Amino acid sequence: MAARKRAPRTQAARAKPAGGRRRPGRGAVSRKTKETDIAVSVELGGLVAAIRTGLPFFDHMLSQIARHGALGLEVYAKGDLEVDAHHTVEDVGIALGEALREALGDKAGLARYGHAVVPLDEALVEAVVDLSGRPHLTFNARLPSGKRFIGDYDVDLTQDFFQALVNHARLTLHVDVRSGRNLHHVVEATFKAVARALRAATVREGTALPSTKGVL
Ligand SMILES: [Mn+2]
Repeated sequence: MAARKRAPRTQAARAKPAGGRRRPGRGAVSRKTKETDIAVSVELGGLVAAIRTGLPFFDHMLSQIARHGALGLEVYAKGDLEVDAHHTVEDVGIALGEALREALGDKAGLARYGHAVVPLDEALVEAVVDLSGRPHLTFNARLPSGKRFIGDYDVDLTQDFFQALVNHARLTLHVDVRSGRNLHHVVEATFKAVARALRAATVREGTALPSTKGVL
């Protein structure tokens, strides 16, 4: 895919015009530490998905966020995978959260609430989102016992990813794994349910701010 050959920084910079003026519905974040080097761009209602984190299963999950969240999403991450995947997954969550927060802007006209219950064969996961401005995660995941890894991906990182996303996008998220036997199914249904809930919460319904408080 041609899009994958472009340099990460150029990708993120492209979503943000010179002078730093914000474009409605879009956010872009570049974040570099001693552990990770990450560029993320988000476009509400966008179509492009280009994702490369060095973790194939995580790429597969971020693709679900893009497709089922109706988000144009570019994620390029180079992390210290020789240590393990934790820094990379968590820092992508931070950068995606920051970019999403920028894309949400003042949230005027957005639905604010979103709810989805998504099956993947025997797995069933519920997610509820509120673009509340207040970070909160409730994560009830009864994972199938006896396995923790899908490929190189430690499923423990799923909660760390959503915690980072919630903290930096400043949203409320409740995840309930209702049932499931296959670990891949359970984790994938979790990402899809969160994506569907996000899609519903970020849909444009009008122009009013979805809060009687006057700010979100
Ligand atoms: Mn899958």
